[in-house]
Amino acid sequence: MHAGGKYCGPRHCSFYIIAFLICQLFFLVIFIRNDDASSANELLSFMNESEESDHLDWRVFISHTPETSEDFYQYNIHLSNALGLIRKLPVTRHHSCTTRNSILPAPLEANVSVVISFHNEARSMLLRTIVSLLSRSPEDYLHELILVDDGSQRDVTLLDDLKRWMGGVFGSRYRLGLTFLRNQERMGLIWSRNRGASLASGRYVLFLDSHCEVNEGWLEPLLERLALNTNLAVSPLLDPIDPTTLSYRKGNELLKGGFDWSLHFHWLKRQLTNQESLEMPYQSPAFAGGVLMMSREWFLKLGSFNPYLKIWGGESIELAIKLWLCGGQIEIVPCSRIGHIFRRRHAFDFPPQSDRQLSPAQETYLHNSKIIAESWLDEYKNMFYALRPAARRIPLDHTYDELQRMRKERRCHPFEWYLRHVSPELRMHFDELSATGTLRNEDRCVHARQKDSQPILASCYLSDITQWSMLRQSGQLSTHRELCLAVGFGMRIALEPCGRNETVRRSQRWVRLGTHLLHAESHLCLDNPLKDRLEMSTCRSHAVSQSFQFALEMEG
Ligand code: UD2
Ligand code: MN
Repeated sequence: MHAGGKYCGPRHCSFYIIAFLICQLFFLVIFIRNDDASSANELLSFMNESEESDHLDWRVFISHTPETSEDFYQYNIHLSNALGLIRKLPVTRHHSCTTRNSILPAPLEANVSVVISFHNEARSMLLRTIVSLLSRSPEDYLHELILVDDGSQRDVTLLDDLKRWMGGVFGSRYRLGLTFLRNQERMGLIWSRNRGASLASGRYVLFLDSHCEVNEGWLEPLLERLALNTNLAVSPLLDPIDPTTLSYRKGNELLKGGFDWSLHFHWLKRQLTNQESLEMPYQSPAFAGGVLMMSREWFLKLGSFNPYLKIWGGESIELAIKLWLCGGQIEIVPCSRIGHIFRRRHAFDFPPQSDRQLSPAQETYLHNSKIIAESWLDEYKNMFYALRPAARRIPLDHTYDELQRMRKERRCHPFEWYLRHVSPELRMHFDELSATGTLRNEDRCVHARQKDSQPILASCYLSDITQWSMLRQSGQLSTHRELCLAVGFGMRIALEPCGRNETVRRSQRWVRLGTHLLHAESHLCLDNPLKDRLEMSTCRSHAVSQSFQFALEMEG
């Protein structure tokens, strides 16, 4: 061997060997990373091959969709039918998510049962949800799929057809367990998801809506987090799919899940600390909506979704509160992406309820919120009732003994702890207020309709009667729509967007003198002399027309 010649010396040799090994490693990584994609392709080509036989052709399956109005589904059903079973999705997660390898436990210790409850879902949409799941999840980790048809009305053969179709297409190729359930009567998604979870046998349970598309590599980052902490529950980051164009967009990593004192879900902004980057999992006061995954055992120990909640709404907020209070945690994992169609309106009716002042949807949601308030909010439930007075009239037909027992047994924290440690936003909102709720003068309440309009006096029992918040620091009197009561030119009372700076605020600042509301700038008092219209006039200490009471006064 001579130096610089064709043959390698020991140093050169080791260089070639290392280079060779690096290349091998590179191919190995490519191979592993492409494995998912090739199984998706395999699946697709197999499905295309099966077009030969009519009963396995997905186009035939979809063509039996009995209802094709967009109104019915609240999304573009024609486009959905035309899109096919699976499509390429944009990579919406951070590039570092794609290049790093997840450290996963063995499949047997980390397999997942997916529960999907659906009511009146279009065949093509449901199928795309399922096929995206099957083709973009590592096979060994996907244990079973539990589908619950929650009493769909028009397409009564959907479940049977699906069973036949999936049995034919996937039967021999996948070890996946398949369970098909149908509620003869509509039971609502909360009941149905609980039923699915009670039959599941995987280590983890994932709840998914029936109009989702999971994106490449969605499962591994979730499994990796759950393996580190048995009491953790996770949400993927939801990428919005437009209901009209079905275009798939990137979800926002700077948002976390939360709720307000009316127990309505809200996205909350978060700030990255110096140690954090966009793609890192982050803690969240509530889930990113209802798509969540956690240990099945832990879910059952916590009493599942509260079984008294009806039909739709609030179940993931209830689960979030009890998780945090009873020793769990919630994280949103941005490296895991799932697309979801955010519809503009409900695509289904709510069963008729008893209160004629509320729509069935409003009453159902309020009923569920009242259960959450009564179960978990302790003395803070007064805050909820102040903002949602109609909830007082909703009857609840169960006791809280079982839940109280669970709270005691698991040594769950009081709600105060949640405010202190989990949701500073909610606490801040509470600490900021000196009074809140309806603003009453005699038997009428001040009602704000829209920006630039005059507030009016209306029945205190209107379902959407305005809830006011008197802010301690700024003296602003704001509605839940962030409009503030202001006195402008010519002593005219109006609603303006709440100002943040001093000059704007001056016209919006009020001082409370007993039950009087004194406008700081003009030194005049809010008055209702004619019982139907607000005016500003000179303060008179005993004038009933100048006495305004909030539903809830805060202490201190
Ligand atoms: C949001 C959540 C959902 C759930 C719900 C409140 C996301 C992405 N979705 O739903 O998971 O937490 O709020 O409860 O955050 N369904 C039934 N039976 C019914 C009504 C609905 O099975 O009686 C199904 C429906 O087909 C869908 C799922 O439940 O698959 C959620 O309903 P949705 O998609 O209409 O409501 P959405 O997205 O606002
Ligand atoms: Mn949905």
